[in-house]
Amino acid sequence: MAINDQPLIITCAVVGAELKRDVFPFLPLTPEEIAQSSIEAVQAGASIIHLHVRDENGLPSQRVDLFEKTSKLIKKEVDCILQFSTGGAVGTSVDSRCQPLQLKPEMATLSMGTMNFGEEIYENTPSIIRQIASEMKKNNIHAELEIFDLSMLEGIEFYKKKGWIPQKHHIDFVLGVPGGLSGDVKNLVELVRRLPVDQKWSVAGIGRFQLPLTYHALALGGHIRVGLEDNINFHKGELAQSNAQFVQRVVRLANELNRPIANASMARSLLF
Ligand code: KMH
Ligand code: ZN
Repeated sequence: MAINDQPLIITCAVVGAELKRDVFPFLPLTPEEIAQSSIEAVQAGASIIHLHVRDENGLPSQRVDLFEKTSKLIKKEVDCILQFSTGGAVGTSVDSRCQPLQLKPEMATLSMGTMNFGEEIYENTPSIIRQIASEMKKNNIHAELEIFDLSMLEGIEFYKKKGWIPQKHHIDFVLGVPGGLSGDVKNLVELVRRLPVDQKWSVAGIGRFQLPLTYHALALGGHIRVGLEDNINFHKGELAQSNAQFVQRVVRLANELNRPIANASMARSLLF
């Protein structure tokens, strides 16, 4: 199979931690709303749901009960890989970030370095990375390494040599966060060029970078993350209607490029 015929794994990041209803009025916030939006995204073609949850006030939370309720509602309706966020929101303590891992989701994220995140600092010191990675190992959770900058990609070898992160992992390039590497397609090409052969990867383009990076990932044989966490505009100046709308667009583009869409079981056999 040529690399760019590989089944495409679509991840949908349905809510994130930063976005608020005053910016995006239809943002799903309750477990029921987040589950419904996730279910629609899976029905549209997503096989991984990147999950954050919100509390009763709509604020980002790492509470176990909220992750449990939302997960159950999703799993009752569709088969997908649930990927819990361990990033939480900027400033969340490492203990809170690890809390939902006790539910043993199939996947969880592991951000690979500290960075400016807009006006704030997203803290991922080596000790934070080690603690989250060790909780994931304890619970037998497949890691998706979140790479926001080239230095984070270079750091992977060091962490692997020390035995602090699993040898086998998925890589997600998150490009376009103010403070991280931009979503210029040349950056994606360089990041991919540096990967070991056979390393599976996806890209999440923030804001206006989402669509051009989608095109390039399709052509390069990578996988794609879309969703409201990363981008709220379907076109310039036009708010999206839903998470599913983003997934549907990726499916249409993939069809044009002869990339079949991976369902959850195909995604499991490609990744795990
Ligand atoms: N909310 C960001 C500060 C992740 O989910 O792993 C971190 C984030 C990464 O969203
Ligand atoms: Zn996230």
